[in-house]
Parts: sequence; structure tokens; C-alpha cells
Amino acid sequence: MLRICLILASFVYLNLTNVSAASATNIPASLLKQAATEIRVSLGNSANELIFEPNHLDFVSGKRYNLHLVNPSSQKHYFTAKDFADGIWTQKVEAGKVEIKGAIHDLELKPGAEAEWVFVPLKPGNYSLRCTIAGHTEAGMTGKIAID
Ligand SMILES: [Cu+2]
Repeated sequence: MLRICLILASFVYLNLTNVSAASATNIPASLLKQAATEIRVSLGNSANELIFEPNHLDFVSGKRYNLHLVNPSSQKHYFTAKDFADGIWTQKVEAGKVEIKGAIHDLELKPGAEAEWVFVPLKPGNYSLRCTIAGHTEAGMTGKIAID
């Protein structure tokens, strides 16, 4: 019985270490003080074309970025990149006077909205981006995101 308890205890311990290894606690404090590289992406445009501008984004893992999202069009759009979002550590999303911390998977920007997504890419790979409003992906509102 004691042996089972020890095995269970070590199993739980291993699981906990795995969780913390993947979490934000590994991001060095010095990195969070580094100036973030600003990248601006427009969701749609003033001509109401269903596009992301630019539609190719490149990031380097371990660096800090401020992804500045704007929607200059007259309709709402989504910035949806779930696998990419799983491969980064989000420090915060700022929109208006609100700051949101924790994992983010997609953002909805209403006409004229702006948001700043501050994060550190962690997992190299190629990811897809799309707007999930009905018909927008099909109309070409897609993009590619690379983490090197
Ligand atoms: Cu859209």
C-alpha cells in the first residue's frame, strides 16, 4: 500500500513539473523588460476587402512582440490562429483601457477597433491565420504565420 502511494505521489509530482515547464514561469524576467518588436496587421481595409494586411507574419522564438491589430473596415473581423496561439506565451492583450492576461486564441475586432497583443513565440512552426466570420475565410481572409 505504501509503495502504491509513493508511485502515485511521484506520478503526480512528474505531472506537476511538466505543467510548470510548459508555463510562463520559464520566461526570464529580463526578456519581459526588452522592448517589444512592433508588428502592425490590418484586418480588412477601408475598401472593405476581405484580407489581412500583411498576410504573412514572421516571428523568432524567444523574442518579445507587440502585435498591433487594427480594423479600418466597416465590418467586424476575427484574428483566429489557434495553433499559433498554443505555440506562444501571451503576456497581455490591451484593448482600450482593458488589459487581459492569460491564454488567448482569437480576437474579434469591431469596426474601428484596435488591440495590442504582447507575446513571446515559443514553438517554431508554420501556422495558419483566418477570419472566422461566415464567408470571410472562403473569400480569402487568411494568412500564414511562421515562428522560426
Ligand atoms: Cu473577416
